Amino acid sequence: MDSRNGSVSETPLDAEIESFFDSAPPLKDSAGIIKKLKEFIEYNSTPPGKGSPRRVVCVTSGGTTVPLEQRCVRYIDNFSSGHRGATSTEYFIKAGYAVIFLYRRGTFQPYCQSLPEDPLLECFECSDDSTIQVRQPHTEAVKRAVSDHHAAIAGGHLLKLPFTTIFEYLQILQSIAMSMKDLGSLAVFYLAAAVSDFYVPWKSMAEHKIQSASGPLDMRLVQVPKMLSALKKEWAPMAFCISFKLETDSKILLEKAEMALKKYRMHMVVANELSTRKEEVTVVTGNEKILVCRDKTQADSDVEEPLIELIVGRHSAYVKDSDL
Ligand code: PAZ
Repeated sequence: MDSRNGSVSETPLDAEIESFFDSAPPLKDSAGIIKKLKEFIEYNSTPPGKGSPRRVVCVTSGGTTVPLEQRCVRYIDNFSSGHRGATSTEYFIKAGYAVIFLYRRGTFQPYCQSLPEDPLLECFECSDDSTIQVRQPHTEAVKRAVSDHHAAIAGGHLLKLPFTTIFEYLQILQSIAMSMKDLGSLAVFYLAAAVSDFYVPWKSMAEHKIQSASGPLDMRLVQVPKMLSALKKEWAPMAFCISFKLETDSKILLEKAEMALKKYRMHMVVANELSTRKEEVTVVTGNEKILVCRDKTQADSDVEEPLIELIVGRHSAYVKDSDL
């Protein structure tokens, strides 16, 4: 019996996964998150009027942290900016998908790419009568960002859920996947987040700030259980699943991507190398390796546009096959 969702599972979560969730600190507002998910999925499954159910994609974005203390002062982090996830979200919505955007707090957000990053306040000025105005040359970019973002939220096509730690990320991902289970083949997972491979189990973590007076720090990190197996086998077995593989050594990249494809039974693995990730990726499937590149003749092009186009095509074929 899987007590978290109250259902009997045929293949019980393996012991490592179970122990990860059992020992994780409780997720804040778990009931609120599950309620938001339920409403979002229900709304997109039976859209107003006679519209057909929307496809729903969970886009994960940004990196997870690994806290070193329960009352966390220090943590291990990684480089991910969330650019891939935020940009892909915009293209999925444009293609007619509803997006659950599971993102690291403080990373890139959909529709904000043309805004100055640092500082955002550069965009605004206060006039004499205390109204806030957008400064030139940012007027058009702010107008477009605000209207596209608000339209996606108001139209019920974008649900944003933030995480910081590896614990929050995996707990929310599990809730999302279980909520999407009944969507069958209409569900997609696009797992672009950079997820920590190692963590300090909550129970063996120091409660208070680690003191330097005790000398060199000797700390044991254990492997984060591979949740992709549980996602594919139990949480949402009919979903179309795309995972990402990042390496800095291009010699091992494709081999590692192929291994992940087979081991976790993904439909696609997007392989990218750190230094060229914004220029090109290779999509690995059961029998192909497809190089997807940014259109270098266009200054503002990105690799996500052709990538999402390819994924939408493959997902459509998958939905059609599943209907037969
Ligand atoms: O977030 P970002 O745009 O800076 O980078 C995207 C990415 C490299 C994190 C993503 O494409 C990716 O490969 N994610 C999985 C990383 C991994 O192998 O854990």
